Amino acid sequence: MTQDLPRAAAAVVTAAHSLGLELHVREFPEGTRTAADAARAIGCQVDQIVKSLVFVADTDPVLVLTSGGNRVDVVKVGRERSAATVRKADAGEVRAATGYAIGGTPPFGHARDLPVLIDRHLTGFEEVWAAAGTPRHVFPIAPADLLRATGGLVADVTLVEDGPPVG
Ligand code: 5CA
Repeated sequence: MTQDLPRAAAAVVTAAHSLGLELHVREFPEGTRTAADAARAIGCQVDQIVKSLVFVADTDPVLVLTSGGNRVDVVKVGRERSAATVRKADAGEVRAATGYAIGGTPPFGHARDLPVLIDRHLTGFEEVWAAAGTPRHVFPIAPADLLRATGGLVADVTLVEDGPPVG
């Protein structure tokens, strides 16, 4: 049912439906604007939150679905997209590419057909949570469904954090 949802969230449900997915959108009045906010509200691990981040590779927008605790390595995105320069999109570019504002950008159902790269780490969970069009709405999804709905490519696109020396 989409009748109680704001227009942006209802549009995500409709987009999912046309991709063969029935979304169960949850609203958290306390807000799910950032991955940390969303994990706190949902009560899941921050790495189970899907950050839907738009970058500009040379001149073209690309969506990078990133596990909540990870940071995107723009050099790796450049390699995947055969682009010389990659930078984070600004708020206006995110809106133009996706039709949604930062903080509510969903992983599919965008204004434009965007190439999608998916952080491999997301595929290790039974369920992950993504934004449903607003900074208060999220939905759970199995990684396999996320891959199918986005047509995304699973890749290594994140920074390797400093850990203990190996060997
Ligand atoms: N609803 C949550 C969890 S599903 C969400 O949308 N998280 S997010 O990570 O996908 O979107 C917030 C991200 O937008 C931030 O991590 C940050 O990378 C990016 N962001 C925030 N402000 C700006 C800005 N002014 N310009 C470009 N990117 C921004």
